[in-house]
Amino acid sequence: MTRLTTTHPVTSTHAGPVTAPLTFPTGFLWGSATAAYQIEGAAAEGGRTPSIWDTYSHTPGRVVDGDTGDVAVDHYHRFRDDVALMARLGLTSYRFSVSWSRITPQVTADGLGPVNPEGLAFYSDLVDALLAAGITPAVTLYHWDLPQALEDAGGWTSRATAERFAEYAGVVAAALGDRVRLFITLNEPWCTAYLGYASGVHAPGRTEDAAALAAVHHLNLAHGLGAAAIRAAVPDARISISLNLVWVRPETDSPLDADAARRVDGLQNRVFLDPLLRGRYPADVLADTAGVTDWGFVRPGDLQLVAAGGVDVLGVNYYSPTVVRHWTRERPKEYADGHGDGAASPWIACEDVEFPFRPGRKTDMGWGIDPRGMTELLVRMAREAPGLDLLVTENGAAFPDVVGPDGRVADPDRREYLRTHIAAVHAAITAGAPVVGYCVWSLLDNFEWAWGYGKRFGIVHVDYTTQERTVKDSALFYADVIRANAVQP
Ligand code: NCW
Repeated sequence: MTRLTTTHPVTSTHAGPVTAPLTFPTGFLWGSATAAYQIEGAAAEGGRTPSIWDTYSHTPGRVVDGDTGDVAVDHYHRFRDDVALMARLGLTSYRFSVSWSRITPQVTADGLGPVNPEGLAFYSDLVDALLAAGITPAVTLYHWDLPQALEDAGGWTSRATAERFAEYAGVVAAALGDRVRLFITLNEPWCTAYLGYASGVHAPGRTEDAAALAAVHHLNLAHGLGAAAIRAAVPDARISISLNLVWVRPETDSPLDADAARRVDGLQNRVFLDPLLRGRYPADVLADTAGVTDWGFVRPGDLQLVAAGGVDVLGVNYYSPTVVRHWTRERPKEYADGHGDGAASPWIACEDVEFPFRPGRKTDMGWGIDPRGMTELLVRMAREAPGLDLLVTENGAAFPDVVGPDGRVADPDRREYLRTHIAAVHAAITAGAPVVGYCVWSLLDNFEWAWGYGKRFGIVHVDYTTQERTVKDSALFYADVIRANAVQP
């Protein structure tokens, strides 16, 4: 089975102490991740109808510089070249998402409508190209691009959306399940619920706390119903969900700061984990949010169904740590998470919680850098969900990269970010966490949601005028890691 090399100094006769590489288990998956709306473009081709992100990005003032995903990085037309690029880098896995609006363009709250063969064919061809290149596909069914017709009928505040999602998941699984083993139901439901319905900085742009909590529940329900539909279509499928779990730390050990951390942990982590792993909502979250909603949208049996749908591989998306502090009203609130400035907050029932500005290096998103959070989260999940495989479905960093005069993209900050975070994954494995793989976010620079094309997460640079791809230094570094199945500590 798995053999790990842990860090130990090796003495060289020439160059002083050398540190042994951190070797990963045999068969560890090395991937990259993308999402349909962020890369595909071809928004009106192949029978696709609008999603909430088409509507949102075309609404003036919503996205920086009025950017949209209409063309994005044209992956829809260039997917074969992009797969060749992945093969060149030696990726062994690729996580992509399916655009629901391509699969059932006429979906309404009442029914899926006809399945669009052209939509399915695109993803089927992509899967074939990946397999021919020796790359294992992992399919995300929902990465934030809800068909607009479903939003018009209430979106994730409505139970019908969860029911239609399950039917759609079953259709995709039936079409791809002969070649795809791993299906990820939802990406970061925290973002869908709170950024979409509470703070409104993501589509559909609503700012109603009660709606956001209804969305939380219907997303959890969608996972449970979707898992059952996928298992019915593909009995040996492995089911996953990607959660943007947060390593939340109180600024001090005061009881008030500890309580702030408990609240944030509840709404960010446990409100998704507990239904999945324990078939219930955390009592403290229900109590904290009692002034917002009575959770009457939870029907008898829902939570048992979510837990029974289950999860075989927990997807962990980790980017940055979160430090919280009790807010005393003696000073303006600090929002180091970037959700301040008088805008609606995604943090429901957290009026007395603030996110203090922290010293230290940050990515271009303003997100702090601390790989310890990766280790802490993976070890916590191994403890709380024994026996469950863990997969890092996203990790990466945005930096303002440029192609230099020599044609190279030197991105030492991203390279160092990846090195330290991959080493942090190794530390978690050494501590006993069953991590089966790691996906860099992202393969290509792309449409970074409300930030438009201004934030570059790719390990491959994209010139948005010519669509030319240039492998960044970090990608070459990642290719070395994959080849060695090891990283330097
Ligand atoms: S915005 C976001 N991302 C980025 C996005 O490109 C990708 O589609 C997502 O899966 C990169 O990875 C995810 N996540 C939202 C994080 C919320 C940040 C809130 C800060 C709170 C401390």
